Amino acid sequence: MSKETKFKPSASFVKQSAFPSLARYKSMHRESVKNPKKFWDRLAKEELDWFAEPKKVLEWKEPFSKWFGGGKLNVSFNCLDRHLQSGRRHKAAIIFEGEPGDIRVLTYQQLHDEVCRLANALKGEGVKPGDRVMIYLPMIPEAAIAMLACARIGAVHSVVFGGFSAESLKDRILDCGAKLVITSDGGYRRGQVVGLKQNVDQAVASCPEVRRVIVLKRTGHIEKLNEVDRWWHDLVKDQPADCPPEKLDSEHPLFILYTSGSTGKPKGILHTTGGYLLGAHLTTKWVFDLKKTDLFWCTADVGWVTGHSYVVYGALSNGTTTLMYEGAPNQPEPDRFWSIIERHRVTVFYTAPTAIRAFIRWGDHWVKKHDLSSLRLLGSVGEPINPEAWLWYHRVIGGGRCPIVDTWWQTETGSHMITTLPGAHMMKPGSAGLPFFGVDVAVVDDQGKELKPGTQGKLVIRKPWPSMLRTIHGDPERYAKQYWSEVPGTYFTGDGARMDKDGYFWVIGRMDDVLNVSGHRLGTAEVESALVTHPAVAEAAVVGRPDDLKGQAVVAFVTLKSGQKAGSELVAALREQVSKEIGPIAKPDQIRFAEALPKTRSGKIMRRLLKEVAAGGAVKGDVTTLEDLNVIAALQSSSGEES
Ligand code: 7RM
Repeated sequence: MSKETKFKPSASFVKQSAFPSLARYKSMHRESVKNPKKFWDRLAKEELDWFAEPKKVLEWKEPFSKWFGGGKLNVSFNCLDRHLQSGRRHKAAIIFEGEPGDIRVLTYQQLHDEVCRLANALKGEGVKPGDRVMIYLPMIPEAAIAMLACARIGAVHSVVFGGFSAESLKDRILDCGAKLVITSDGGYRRGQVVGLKQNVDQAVASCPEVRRVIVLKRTGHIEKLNEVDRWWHDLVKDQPADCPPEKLDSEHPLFILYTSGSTGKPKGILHTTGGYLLGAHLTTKWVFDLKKTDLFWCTADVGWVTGHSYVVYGALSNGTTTLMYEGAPNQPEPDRFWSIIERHRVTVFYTAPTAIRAFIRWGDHWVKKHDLSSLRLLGSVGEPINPEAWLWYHRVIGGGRCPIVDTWWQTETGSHMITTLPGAHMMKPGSAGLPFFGVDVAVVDDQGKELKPGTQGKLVIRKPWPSMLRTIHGDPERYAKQYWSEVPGTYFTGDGARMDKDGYFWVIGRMDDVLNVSGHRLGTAEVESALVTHPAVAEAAVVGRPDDLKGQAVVAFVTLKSGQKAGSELVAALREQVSKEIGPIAKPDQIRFAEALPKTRSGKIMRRLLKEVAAGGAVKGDVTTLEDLNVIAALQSSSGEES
């Protein structure tokens, strides 16, 4: 389809929206990047509740920023207490639906009380401001409660997605030096119990610093606890429903969230209090054009940044009602999401392109069974959305009536960076749209020179913004090198993009060795190191292959130690190895055995060639730097074991 197809939000949507005109957006955006300090100072004071007002908006010593110096606040106060006085006290904060069909509603008052009880229990366990707490829970209200309880007492949470393995959990516990882990006996997924507790037991066995594991009872299949374990319900039972929020510096760390990079193990992205909250709050409010009457459903797991910023912090800070669903989209049938939207009258729905492509495959009849007329706005996040999926989403889910916001951002950016504002902007299917306020993005060449519209290059951000990551936990040099050295003076996103003549950004995808599999970030280096831990493997190279459903599929090229035999048994063992080391989401879709890997004279694996081989195409372009040209021929004739 033509890239210039544009969609206009309907007149009735525009009329009720906070930003009803392009002119208004343009002047405000211009002002926000011309004078960011003035812009952010005003909004920080207007939108957040401070115990002490900030004095210094920004202290910038590239690449390190401090926002709202002198300001004191508490994220949980902003997400809870301030609503108790504002008429939202008895409004639903969280509507939860478990996979088995159990429904729970927590009002702001009830959520406040639960958070305070757990916060007091954490204090009772000796947790102090700045201490790290791991959270390894299913998508249940207690995940949000645990995050907010940490925020309340100034503890730094690190949520680990329940789909990650015991090994990954252990690495993260050790890297951030946590002494306490919050988990559950399990959760429900695809009609099965997912045993989170076993993974925690295994991880904690190699983490001597962990002195307490708090276990929430969800599935009820564990009877006996270990010595370090305590039941959540026992610990909170006698705690008061009131816990004064710590008055924290604006730069007090709020959370560490691990994400994959192009090298080594996942890095702990550090976000702090004031700036992060302002970014999450404002983007939720304006990008989703929130109304008092909205029921907001972001389908991301809290183990990802999207769950942090949009299921929990941004939604609750705005006093909106956030919906949490525990399970799989096709349990018991492929219409689970549509039945949830109909049952609860969801108004704003935010999901990922990979999910949308699965829905398309499952068929429109599952959607048609349900009344989705409550929806008024749709969102997409996680990877570029192909125009076909965009059009289907717009027509079949949105009934042609709901604008779509395609939000480009990263774990590192904390909140949306590029998106349409739904009442102000035309939509172009496949383009994320225009920069959010205060965001100065550009497409540049390797020297940092801005490229002409239509030319593809590196996507960079040229000014600090409040919700930016502050550092990589424990590794400020890596932070500086990874993000601020590629293009001098700017933050390099790792993405390639082009801007069109209307200033719309078209994100192509990662330029580095990071894969995007079903909207999940995965480093090729991580998967490779998981593969070489298997005794049969000599060397491994992992690349992405375009995939209609997942965006990218994981293809591994493997050479074996002498005497080892390739075959379907080894394929199964290697996939299992990756699942054990990282988690099921990282399992290679295809493993191909090769005699040798193509390398440059300096010994670097030539991924470009492997990508072409993986995609099934002929190897094109310059191959003169190949050490052994026969290697390519051998690779192309290797059959490959598909699973
Ligand atoms: C929110 C999230 C970040 C990477 C990013 C991109 C890709 C995310 C979009 C997108 C095109 C989008 N955080 N990405 N959103 N690409 N359009 N709307 O996904 O840290 O896990 O991943 O995801 O490549 O760099 S993340």
